[in-house]
Amino acid sequence: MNVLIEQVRQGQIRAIARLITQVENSSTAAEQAIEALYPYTGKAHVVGLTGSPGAGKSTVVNALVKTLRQQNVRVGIIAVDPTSPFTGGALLGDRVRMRDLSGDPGVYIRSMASRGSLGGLAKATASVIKVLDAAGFDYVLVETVGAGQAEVDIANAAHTTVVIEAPGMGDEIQSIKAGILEIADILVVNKADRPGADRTVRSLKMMLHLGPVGGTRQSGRISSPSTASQNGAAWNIPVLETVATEEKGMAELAEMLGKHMAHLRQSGEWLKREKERSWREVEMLLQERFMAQFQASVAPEVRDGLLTAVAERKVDPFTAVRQLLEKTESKRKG
Ligand SMILES: Nc1nc2c(ncn2[C@@H]2O[C@H](COP(=O)(O)OP(=O)(O)OP(=O)(O)O)[C@@H](O)[C@H]2O)c(=O)[nH]1
Ligand SMILES: [Mg+2]
Repeated sequence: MNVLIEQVRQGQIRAIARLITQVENSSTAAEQAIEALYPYTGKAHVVGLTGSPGAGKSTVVNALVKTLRQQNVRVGIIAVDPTSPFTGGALLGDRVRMRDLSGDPGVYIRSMASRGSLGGLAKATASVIKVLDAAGFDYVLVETVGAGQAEVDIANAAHTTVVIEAPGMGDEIQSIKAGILEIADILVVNKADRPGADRTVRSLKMMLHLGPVGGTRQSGRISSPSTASQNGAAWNIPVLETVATEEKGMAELAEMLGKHMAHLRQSGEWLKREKERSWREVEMLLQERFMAQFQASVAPEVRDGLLTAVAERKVDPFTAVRQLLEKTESKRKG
């Protein structure tokens, strides 16, 4: 394990791939790896890219990475696919769209398909981000399809969240889920070569201004304009236009990522986000441990009996919890 960790820290691609596979497949391996690597993390700029299916996320990532590589930074990419765990169709497509990047030693691409719950995927993604961070990648880009909880999880894991939309997906206001604007630090209207791009840009800008904060947001979350300007931490969410297939608008997007990073650092937002993220992570692990402890100490038939009693209105849920906790306690005490 130690040799592998050392190789990962040196940025050896094969070691990185091997460790990620171990981390994905075993929670014990993940725990050991993260323990060893954690002191070396915290340097990468983690960028989440999300948006409607087919908006051009993978194409944007591909073009953006080429631009970033000209600045000589190393980029790790995680393509998260929560929708098609079996077909692998999207993943294959990603490989095709990102094939320009293969063979570049400064780029590492990893596809992750969901196994089990979204919570599991979020946890696995968080671990893989740490591995890439410790391996010295300057940027870690995480692509996810905008689908409810998954995108919120990614926004939570990222320093900067880029929401990518495309014109011509029906009524713009309808197609853009309200939630997506709440997590965006940067909005991108891709496929600006398509008719209707101007309209999409206009309606996005309008939505930003109609929102409760007049287009000014702190840490990608809604806050009142007064508090945002009071501490000088205002960030005006930009709306950028790109044509990813022609690599247009990528320099601007790369620059905006840098500006957002600078904003996070100068405003103290960086540390604030890191603290919030750390707390969520520790909380999630605590919940897991408590549940595991509980499940280990109460026999399934006891749990089942109690739950049936609750369903049959013989015991109320509060009493059931109290009884279960008492059993867990007494088991722990010996
Ligand atoms: N005209 C035009 N087509 C684009 C542009 N960017 C991407 N496309 C095309 O749009 C299609 C979808 O692109 P992807 O990059 O796979 O989109 P995605 O958002 O990653 O898709 P999923 O991961 O499946 O949700 C592909 O056929 C791309 O070639 C663009 O700027 N203009
Ligand atoms: Mg994609």
